[in-house]
Amino acid sequence: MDISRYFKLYLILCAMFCGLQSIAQNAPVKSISLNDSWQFSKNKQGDFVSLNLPHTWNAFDVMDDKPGYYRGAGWYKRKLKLSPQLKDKKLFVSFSGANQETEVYVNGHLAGRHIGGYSKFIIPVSQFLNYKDDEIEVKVDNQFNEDIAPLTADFTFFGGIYRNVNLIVVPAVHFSKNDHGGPGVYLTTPSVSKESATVLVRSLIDNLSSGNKKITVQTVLKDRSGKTLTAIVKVLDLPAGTQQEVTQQLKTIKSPKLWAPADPYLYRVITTILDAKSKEIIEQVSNPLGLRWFKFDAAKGFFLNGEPLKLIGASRHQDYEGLGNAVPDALQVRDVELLKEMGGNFLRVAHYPQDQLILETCDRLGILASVEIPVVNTITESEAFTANCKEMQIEMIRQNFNHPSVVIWAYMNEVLLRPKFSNDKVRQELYYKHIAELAQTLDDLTRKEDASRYTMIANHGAFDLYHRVGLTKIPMIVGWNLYSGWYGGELEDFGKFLDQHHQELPDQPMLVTEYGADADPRIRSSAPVRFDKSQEYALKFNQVYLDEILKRPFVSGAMAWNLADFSSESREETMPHMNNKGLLTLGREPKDSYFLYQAYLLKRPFVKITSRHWKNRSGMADSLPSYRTQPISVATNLASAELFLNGKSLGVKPALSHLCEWQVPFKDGKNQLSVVAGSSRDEMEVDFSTSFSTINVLLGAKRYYTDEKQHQLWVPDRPYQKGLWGFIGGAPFRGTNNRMSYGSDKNIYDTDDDPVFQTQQQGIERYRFDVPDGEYALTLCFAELLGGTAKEILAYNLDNTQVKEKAEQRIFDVSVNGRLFLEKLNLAADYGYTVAVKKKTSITVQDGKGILIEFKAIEGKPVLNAVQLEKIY
Ligand code: GCB
Repeated sequence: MDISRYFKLYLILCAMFCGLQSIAQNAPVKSISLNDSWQFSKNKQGDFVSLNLPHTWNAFDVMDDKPGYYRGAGWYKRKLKLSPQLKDKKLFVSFSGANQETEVYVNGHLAGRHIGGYSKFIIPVSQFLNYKDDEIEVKVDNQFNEDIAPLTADFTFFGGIYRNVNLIVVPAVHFSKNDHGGPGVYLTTPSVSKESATVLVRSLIDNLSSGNKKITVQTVLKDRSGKTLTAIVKVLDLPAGTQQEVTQQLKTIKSPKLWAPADPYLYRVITTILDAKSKEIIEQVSNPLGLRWFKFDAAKGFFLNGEPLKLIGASRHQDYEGLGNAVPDALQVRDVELLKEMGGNFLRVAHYPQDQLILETCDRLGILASVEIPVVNTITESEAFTANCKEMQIEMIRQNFNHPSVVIWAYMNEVLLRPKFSNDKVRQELYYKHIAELAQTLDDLTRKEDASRYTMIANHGAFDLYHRVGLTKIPMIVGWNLYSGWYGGELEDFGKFLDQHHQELPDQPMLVTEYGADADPRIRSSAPVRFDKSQEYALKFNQVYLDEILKRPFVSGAMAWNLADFSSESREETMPHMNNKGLLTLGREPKDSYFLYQAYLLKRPFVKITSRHWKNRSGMADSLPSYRTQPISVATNLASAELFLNGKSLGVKPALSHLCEWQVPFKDGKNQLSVVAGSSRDEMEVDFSTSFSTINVLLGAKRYYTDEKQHQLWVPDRPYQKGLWGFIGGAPFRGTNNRMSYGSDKNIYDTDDDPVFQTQQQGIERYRFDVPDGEYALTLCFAELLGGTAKEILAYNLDNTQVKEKAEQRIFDVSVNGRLFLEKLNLAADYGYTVAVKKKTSITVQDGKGILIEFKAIEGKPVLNAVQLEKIY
C-alpha cells in the first residue's frame, strides 16, 4: 500500500475529528436554571413570601394531627431579566415537575398549562415577552381531580413547583421542545451483541422561523474517555414553520463495550444542528448510550447481555425528611448511591416518574430500572382520565427514552385493591371491563412508542380477580405486590403464592414488585411479631422473602418496598403520616434490614452488627438474666462469625440466612461489642442502664421504644415480682384489627411518642415499684384507645377484616401510696379519644415501703398505658 496516501487519509480524518471535537466544545449555553428569586402565596392577591425552588407547601402540614393537608392553589411569580438581544431567539420555560395542575402566565397572558404532577413540561414563552420588565406567574393546584391520576394512594400528593425550573434559549431552528417534554433526539439500538452494535439516532427538528433553512445534522459517537469513534452528517432543508424528522444510522460498533451493573460503560452521542453554510452551531444535544440487550424469560428469569441476572433492589418514593418532595439534587443522587452500596441492581421508580437525575444516576451506576405512571388503586371511567393517562405514559416514555437503565415501562399499580361498586355486581363488571380496556390501551400505546422495552402491571395478591379481569395477560410482565405475614396470612404463604401462580401462568415473566414490613426505627423487640413495628420483625420478614425469591429462577427479580420511609399523610400507626417500610429512614439512615440486604447481595466480605443503632439500652436491675440479656444480631455473607463482649468471646455462631444471633448478658454502663468473621470485623458500644434512677415502662407491650429526642428508653412491662416492679391485674389491650397481637395502631394526638400511648394494660388493679427510699417523680401516661370517630380503613391495609369497635364507658380513681391522685378519671370525656394524657406527681418513699399505685374502677375497666419513675434524690 502507498504509505503516503495512507498518511494523507489519516491527516484528513484527524482534521475532521479534531474539527468535530472543537465544534462540540463550543456549543452555546442554552439552559439556565430559574430556581431562585421566586415569590409565593396561596392566594393570588395575598402576601407573597420569597423562596427558592424546589418548593412544596405541604412539607409540614402533612405531619400534624389534623387529618388532611392543604390541597388547593399556590401562586409563584418571578421577574425575568432578559436582554433585548434575545429577541431573535426562542425562549421556553421548562418545569421538571409541578404537582399537579399548572398554568403558566407571562406578563398576564396564559402561555401554557400542564396536567399531571410527575412529568416534565416545556412552555414556549417568546411571544409574550417584552424583554424589559417581564414577569412570569405560575399557578399550581394539587386539589383532587377525578380525571387525573393518582386518585388515592399510600403516599402524599405534595403540592408545588417541587422540581427544578430552567429557562431554555435556542435559535428558531432547534431540536423540538414540543415533544411531550422529550429531548427531541432519541436513540435506539436495533441490534447489540458481543461482536457488534448498531445505533439509530432519530432527531426531531423544528424550524419556528418564517424563512426556509438549510442545516446540517451531525451526530458524533464518543467513548467513555471522550474520544470520537464515529461521526455522521446529514444536510437538510427545513421549510419555514415545519418539523422534520431525521434518522441517522451510526457506523456499526465492533466489539462494543457493554453496559452492565458491574461495569456500566456509557458512550455518548452528541447531536448538533449546524448552519449548512456557515457551519455555525445552532444547537447541540448530548445523550448517554449504553449498549446492552436483555430479556425476561418466564421460566428462567432475567438475562442481561446473555447472562442470567437476578434483579434485586427496591422501589423509591421521592420525598425526604423535612422537605416533602422538594428535594435537592444531591440527595436524590444519594438515594441511588445507597441502593448501589446495598448491593442492589434494580430500582422500581414508584409510583410515578421521578426527576431525570434518578435515571441518570442509574445509567451511571449500573442500576436497571422500571418506571410507571401513577395509576394507583382505582381509576375514573372518563374520557379525560384515559386521555390524561395516555399523555402521562407518552411523556414518561419520551422523556426517559434514552436511559439505558430502563428496561420496563409500567402503568398500573393494584388497580383492583378496593374495586368500586361493591354493592352492584353488574356495575362492577362494567368497571372491570373499563379497567381492562384502559390497560390494553396503555399497553398498546407503550409497545408502539417503544418496542425495545417490556410492559408491566403491578397487582396485589388477589390473583384470581386480576386474572379474571385480564390484567395478568395484557402486559408482558406481571408484577406482584405481596405482603403475606404482614397485612394478612403467614410468611410461608409467600413461597406458595409464587409456585402456585407460576404454574397457572407458566408463560408470563414474573417480578415481585413489592414486599415489606414496617419498621419504626425507634422500636425494638426481643419477641418480634407481625405489626409490632419492630426492626427485628422486619429483619425476619426480609430474610424469609429473600430466601424464597433467590431460590426460584422463574422469579425474575424483586423490589423491596421501600428503599426509604416515605410520607403517607393518611396513615396512623406508630409514626403517624409515614410508611415505615423503608430499608432506610426518611432521613436515609440505614435500618437493620439494609445491612441484611448488604449481607445477601454484596460480593466483598461483609459483616455488620445489624442492631448497631440500638446503642442505648435499658433493662431490669435484677439478677434475672432475662431482663439484662438482650439479642444482638450480625449480618454477614461469610459462613459464621464470633462475637466478643468486652473482649470475651460469646462464641462462634453460624450464619443462618445471613444472620448470626447471640443473647448478650449486658452489664450496667458501657459494653464493648466486636464481631469477627474471617478477616472482616465490626464493632459498637452499647450503653446499658439497669439503674433504678429512671424507669420507663410501656404497659401491655412486648417492645422497646427509644425516644431519641428526649433521650428516654422505654422497656416492655412485666408482672410484678417482689424486689422489682410491675403490674398487678388486668390484661394487655388488643386493638380491633386482627393484625396486631397487642396495642392499637391509631394516631395518638398531642404527642410524637405514639408508641408510649398505643399499648395499655386494661383492667389494671395495682402497679408496684419496690424502689429504695428517696424522692421520686412519677408520671402516669394514659390514652383512651377505644371509640372516637370511625375512620375509613385505609385501602392499602389489605386485610380489611376490622371488627366493629365498641366504646367503653370508663371512670376510675388512681391513688398513690394511699393518697388519692386522680379522681374519677374519665379519659374520653375529660380529654377525648386517642389523646395523650400525662399526669405527674412527686412522692417521698420512706421506710422501705416503695410505691404502690392503686386503680379503683367506678365504671368499666381502669387502664394504664405507660409509667415513668425518676429518682430525684
Ligand atoms: C402496596 C402499595 C404501596 C403501599 C404498600 C404498603 O401494595 O402498592 O403503594 O405503600 O402496599 O406499604 O402498604
